Amino acid sequence: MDARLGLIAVSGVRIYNDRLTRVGLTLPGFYERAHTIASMPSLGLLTLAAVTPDGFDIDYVESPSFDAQAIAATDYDIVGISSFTAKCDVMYRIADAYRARGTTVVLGGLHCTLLPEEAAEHADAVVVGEGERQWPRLLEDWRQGRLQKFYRSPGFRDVNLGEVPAPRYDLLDFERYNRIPVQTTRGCPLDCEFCAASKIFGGFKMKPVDRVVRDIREIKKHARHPFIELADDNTFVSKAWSRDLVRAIGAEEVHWFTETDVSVGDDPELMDLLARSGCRQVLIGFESPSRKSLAAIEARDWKARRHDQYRRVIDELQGRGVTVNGCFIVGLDGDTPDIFEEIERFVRSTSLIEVQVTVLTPFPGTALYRRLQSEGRLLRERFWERCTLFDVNYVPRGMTVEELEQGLEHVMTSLYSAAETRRRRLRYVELIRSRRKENAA
Ligand code: B12
Repeated sequence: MDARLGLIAVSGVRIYNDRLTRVGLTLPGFYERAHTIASMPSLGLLTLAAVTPDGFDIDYVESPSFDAQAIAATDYDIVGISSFTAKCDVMYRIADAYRARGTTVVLGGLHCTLLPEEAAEHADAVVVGEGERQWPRLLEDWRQGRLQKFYRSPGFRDVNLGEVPAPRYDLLDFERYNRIPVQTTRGCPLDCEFCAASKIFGGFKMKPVDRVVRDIREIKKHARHPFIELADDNTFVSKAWSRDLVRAIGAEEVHWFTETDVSVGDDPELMDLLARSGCRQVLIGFESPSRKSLAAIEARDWKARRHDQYRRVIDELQGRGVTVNGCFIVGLDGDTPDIFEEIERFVRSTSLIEVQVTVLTPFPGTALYRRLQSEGRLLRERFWERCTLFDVNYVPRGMTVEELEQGLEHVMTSLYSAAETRRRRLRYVELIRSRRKENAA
């Protein structure tokens, strides 16, 4: 008989800053994005399902909270659980409950890769790093009764994205999701001090374009007009590959969203292709409108050197009909209380249609965490559940904790208000109209 395998994604986030939670619920711009974010499946687990050997009967489940009854109602022989840092304690509670019932528990994902020893206290085995090659090995060991405590991916070259089968999208109930993730690249060549992903896995790699097309076609078997969110850190690093990718996605007639850096604006052909490919939005980590604040975040000063291109790139993309979601981080070491107004001024003086403002977050295991710890600036010893991007966990350099919290609330209230959201949309429509007129002339 097949072994029963439960793949459990611990989803959702709870913000601890009560005032922000209260205002957030009433802000249209913020609420819409939060709603979109709340409903995406875990690509990591669907990928593991695809490399699971025969002989396992797989269930994919999302669990935003600990639910003792739901756990009691299952009959899994083994579970694999994944979570980001903010929900790791929920993951540990779920793990402990399964272990108490005699179910074998395996933990993996970014947080466990950052803190494997911590995860090991709640698991029979922990996978450190990418899972594609370790997971089948682990399951074989489990079947043979020789499960080890740690399975460590030997390095970023171990997994060739061209060899990984399509994620098991068939395990999903497509009615539940408004976006489906597809991965086209893994990692990022930039070296941002706060990054809790790329630097952890180490490196940057691309999936062959025909494999991306295969994944999208897999999704289309279940949804006629899917909205695809690329689960990449930085998609358009290689411009030649990106042009091929965007042409291929365009031929699939889907709508899609991705994240990248400002260098997308270096390539007019790529931007033209994006506009014709169904790409609805590109999220760009501008991080700050202040050159001074950008100065220390990236080891090679890459973002600071690109600062004067921000406005042009926003206009060029949006003028072509690809909206830009501009992301800003507050609380950087170069920030003083003026930064909040500077962000508002920047947003109002560009055609930017969507904005995301979050607070600098020292995720465990990052260079930022180590530096703030050595400078004695962390507010609490263990604050993982507050790694939400909206809670302050450290003493900022150029202002007090209260000033940072109030400034974040102020900037969110002003930029996500109904009037401001409407104004940004209207300005975007005007931009498109004027570009059409220019092109027709
Ligand atoms: C897509 C994405 C999302 C999606 C989908 C999340 C989901 N349910 O999976 C949405 C938009 C919902 C989202 C939300 C958030 N996200 Co997000 N997101 C990403 C992004 C861009 C890609 C993740 C992904 O799908 N990767 C592709 C898969 C294949 O890789 P993977 O998940 O790492 O899985 C591999 C291994 O880790 C391992 N593995 C994973 N799980 C398991 C489990 C077991 C048992 C085993 C054996 C192995 C294993 O095997 C997999 C194959 O190699 C990452 C950036 C990144 N590079 O990870 C940020 C990232 C994960 N997000 C982040 C954050 C902070 C958030 C939010 C808290 C933001 C917010 N305030 O809203 C929320 C948290 C919501 C939640 N609790 O799920 C941070 C997390 C940092 C951290 N240490 O926690 C990241 C790293 C971004 C960053 N650079 O800071 N996110």
